[in-house]
Amino acid sequence: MITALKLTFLLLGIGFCYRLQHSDTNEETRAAQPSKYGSLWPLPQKVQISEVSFKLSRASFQIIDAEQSFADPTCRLLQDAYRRYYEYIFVGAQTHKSSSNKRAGRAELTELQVRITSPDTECGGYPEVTSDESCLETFSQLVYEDEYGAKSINSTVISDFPRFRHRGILLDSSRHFLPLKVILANLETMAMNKFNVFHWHIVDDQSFPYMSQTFPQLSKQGAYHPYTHVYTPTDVKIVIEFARLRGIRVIPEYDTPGHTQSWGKGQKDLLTPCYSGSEPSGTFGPVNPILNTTYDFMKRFFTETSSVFPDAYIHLGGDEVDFTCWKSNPDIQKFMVQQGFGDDYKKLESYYIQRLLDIVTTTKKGYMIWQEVFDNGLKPDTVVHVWIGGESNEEMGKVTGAGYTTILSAPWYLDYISYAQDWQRYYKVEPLNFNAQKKLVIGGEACLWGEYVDATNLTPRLWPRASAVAERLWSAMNVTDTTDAFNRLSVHRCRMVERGIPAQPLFSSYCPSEYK
Ligand code: CP6
Repeated sequence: MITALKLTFLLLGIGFCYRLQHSDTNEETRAAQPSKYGSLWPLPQKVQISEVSFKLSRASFQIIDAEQSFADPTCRLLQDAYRRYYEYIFVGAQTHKSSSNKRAGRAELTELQVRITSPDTECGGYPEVTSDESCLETFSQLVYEDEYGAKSINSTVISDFPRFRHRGILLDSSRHFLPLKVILANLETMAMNKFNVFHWHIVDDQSFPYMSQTFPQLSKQGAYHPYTHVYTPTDVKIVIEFARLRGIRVIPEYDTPGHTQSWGKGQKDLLTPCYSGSEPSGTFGPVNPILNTTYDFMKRFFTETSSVFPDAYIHLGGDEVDFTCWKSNPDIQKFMVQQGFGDDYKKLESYYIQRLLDIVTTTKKGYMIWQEVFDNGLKPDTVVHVWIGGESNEEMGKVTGAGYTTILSAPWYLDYISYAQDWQRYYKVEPLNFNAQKKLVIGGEACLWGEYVDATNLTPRLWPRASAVAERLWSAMNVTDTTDAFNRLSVHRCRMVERGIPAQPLFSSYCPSEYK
């Protein structure tokens, strides 16, 4: 007999995530699970997986809006997610297997009902830092294949919500151009790991692939190739929409004044001419902070980006400014005297940053900046991004002590690689392990800087190493058992592979799907 089960699934309710309710069945099945938490990753706040299992079949299972749901039935965000997760639930499923008949008496789960619990959930809106989190991924992670190859799920009660609300990945499309499909594949994988911020380090010294409508010459001159290695306005829209459908915010970074060599190729007088003695040397340094034309340019440029990127925040960089070129330039020296800055080029840097922040404020965006910038007069809602200081972090104390919202990246530079299981090092970081105002730490980001990474190696280098950061930012503080993490992460990694993501192995092992 087939029992139709009602599964109430609170997609946008923080707290109680869902409950698989079952009617009485006399057949109980023990599932072979390496961890008592199955292959859930990141681990929810509370999980109870019972031993009662049900089968799912491609032909009869469906994901639908619950009757009491506030969802608009035409909501594309939900309908797309239902379709995507239906496919993930049955990924690699055997269409026919005579042996599965042996357990034909087992009850079948035929419906997953998704209930939107808030009447003012906007289907067409963009995710925000306060957005609620989706649990479809969690449901799909509960589905496993039993020993006969039949898709199965156990009766389970889960309560789930993230520990930190900013959980990001930084990708760098300047050192190497990243084709659109690589970016999209990683957004997809971010959703599998419940990351919710794509920090797009879109341009830098080496190339300027962002095609600006106001200043098209920036990418024409500054990209590695003016047509193939650029993100057109349509490409950018595709990235933003693909991310939106997965609950991911897109925060672009335009890192000035120190990471802008490629901007100089298409924008005359933007960069400071460096001098060798009394003559210009022909090389250029950071953005020229003493010309009004610089600020006119910034005003027009950031006005454009503020309408292209819908997120409430923009990342303005500000890290690693080298003063050598500024020091060599006689016009800058004169300006220093006029302003009373003496020999303190930090004051000149602050002068530039302050004017830039004032410009960006007029575009109604909040901003994120790297930690070097934080002692400037920042708006109180500024997010300071801590990248220096390794794992025991005094810097976090200083920044939150000054009252700023902070995100942590210092221990999570995934561009550094080494022999052995370095995911464990990322996993063992405790983001609140410093003397500071803990409520100001809103999360962190794993950074994959692009010097040694392009389309050929990005995805396996990032996954599953970034998954360790995902669990640290999502799960409860006391989820620190690396043996249990290894057991779940090994299966999670195989699941990513099965879903078409070439995630690298953790250690000597095999994935069951390799035999199919
Ligand atoms: N590019 C930019 C980088 C880095 C930063 N900004 C960086 C610096 C040191 C290390 C790794 C990356 N490549 N624009 C610093 C935030 Cl170790």
